Amino acid sequence: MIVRTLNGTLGTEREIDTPGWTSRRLLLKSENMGFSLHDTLIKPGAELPMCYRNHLEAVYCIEGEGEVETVADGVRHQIKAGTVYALDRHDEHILRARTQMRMVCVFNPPITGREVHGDDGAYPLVEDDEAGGNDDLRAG
Ligand code: 9YT
Repeated sequence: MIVRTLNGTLGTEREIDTPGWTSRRLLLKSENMGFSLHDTLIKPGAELPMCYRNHLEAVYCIEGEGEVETVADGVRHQIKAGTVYALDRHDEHILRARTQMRMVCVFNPPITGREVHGDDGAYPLVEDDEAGGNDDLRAG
């Protein structure tokens, strides 16, 4: 059994801070669960265009308020604590935070923790043989 705490991720390589969000990675690919599990804080006022072409992601809001827009149809879905959205079609989307939002995120396949968002808003797929100290893939 694996037991982790949020506090145990803080200040480690599992805590990734960016201008729009801070993600605390509780479970990564290295845990061999087939998914990764993140406790992510979206900063108030953040507007984040994203499209995970290589991953499926479910995002469960447990604190705060905002909206997610699906770019294909322009529909804005309101989000508050208790709302989950699942990007089952690798949907291009824009997440907007009215307040700080706390999101529990699950990625399939799991991320390694070294990906950064590309210009297309996606994370690249990182294969095992690329793992290990590639600074190009570190947080930014
Ligand atoms: C909600 C969302 O996708 N935020 C971007 C960060 C991502 N959750 C991550 O890498 O933890």
